[in-house]
Amino acid sequence: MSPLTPTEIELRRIHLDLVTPFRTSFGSQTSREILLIGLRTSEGVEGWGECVALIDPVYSPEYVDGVVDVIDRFMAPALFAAGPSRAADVVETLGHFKGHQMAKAALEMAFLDAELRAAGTTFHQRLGANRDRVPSGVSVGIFGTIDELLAAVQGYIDEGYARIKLKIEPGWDIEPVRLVRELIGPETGLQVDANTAYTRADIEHLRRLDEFDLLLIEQPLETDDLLGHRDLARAINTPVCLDESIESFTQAVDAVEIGAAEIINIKPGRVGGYLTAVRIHDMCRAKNIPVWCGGMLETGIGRAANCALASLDGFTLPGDISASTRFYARDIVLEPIAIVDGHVAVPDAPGLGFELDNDFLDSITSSVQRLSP
Ligand code: NPG
Repeated sequence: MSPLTPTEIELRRIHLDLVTPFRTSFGSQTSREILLIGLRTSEGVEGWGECVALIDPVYSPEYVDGVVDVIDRFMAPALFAAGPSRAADVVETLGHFKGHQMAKAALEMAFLDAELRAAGTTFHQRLGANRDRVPSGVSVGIFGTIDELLAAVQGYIDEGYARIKLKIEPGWDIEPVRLVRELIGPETGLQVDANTAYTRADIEHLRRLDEFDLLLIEQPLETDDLLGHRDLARAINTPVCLDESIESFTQAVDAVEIGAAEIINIKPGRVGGYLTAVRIHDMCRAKNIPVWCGGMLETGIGRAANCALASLDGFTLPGDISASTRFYARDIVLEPIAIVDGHVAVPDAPGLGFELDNDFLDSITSSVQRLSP
């Protein structure tokens, strides 16, 4: 890959309504305010990244206004000062800024898209991945009633999704899981995600999930409670999977080492970028830890990149890579991600694998800020 010299970093905020409210243990979302990063270079190349930060710091400490600030004041100046760079240099250039993984990931992503486009290469070629499609899982929120939940799950089964993930929280766990398992039968993959809603005092309660033959329970305890997850993993049969707790390669190594993570949900935004995500994948593969690709309600930009990432061999469980229509009536890319026979196709266009629908994008843009050296 040839290095590229950034001449402009565009911070574009867009607004997209969700087709249906999405409730998790940390809140209900009805729309997304998404930050996109456009990179332009003196070589005449353009690339795009998508930041997965939410508008509020309720999933992780990052939030959109904070990301904009840290990029504007610190990260963009550092990248301009660094001059010609490859995507693989971005982690190091930004390394002296602590944290802000989602901001870093979005910037690296824009470099990655730009350099892959410049080289006429697809992301999955660069990764050396073999699969041309990956199984698609869907994440199902918390509902007001069981009937609504079952109707939603049936709809996703009818669409062909390969596995179901249920959001759970205290008071919405054993019975919903029991009834969904009855509805979908023993063959369809089922897993649950608590988004940190439980404590160590709930270990006996969570053991009751063992009877439903779940693929995994995701992030039941607080982000920083690695030993609690280790104890839970020892106490229950359902494999314990970490999401929020893994914000870096080192944290992934440690969590696996101590037995706190029997499975890892790899979200590139949360760990500081796709290249770090690949390192975590490689480490897990060497240690026989299954991984799967998480989702953050991405548009077609992030979804395309996630499909390519998930085509690596170590992604042995279906990811949260659903069709664009799961969340959005209209995506910002010309070819929205679609589900066929329970799978999504790995993009085969140069770059991360999407083309923007510029007219639609402009119509949902709430602000554009252009940074230059
Ligand atoms: O398919 O994109 C998707 C959504 C998957 O449930 C999903 N994501 O906790 O993993 C999560 C959750 C999430 C979404 C978290 C948005 C934070 C923001």
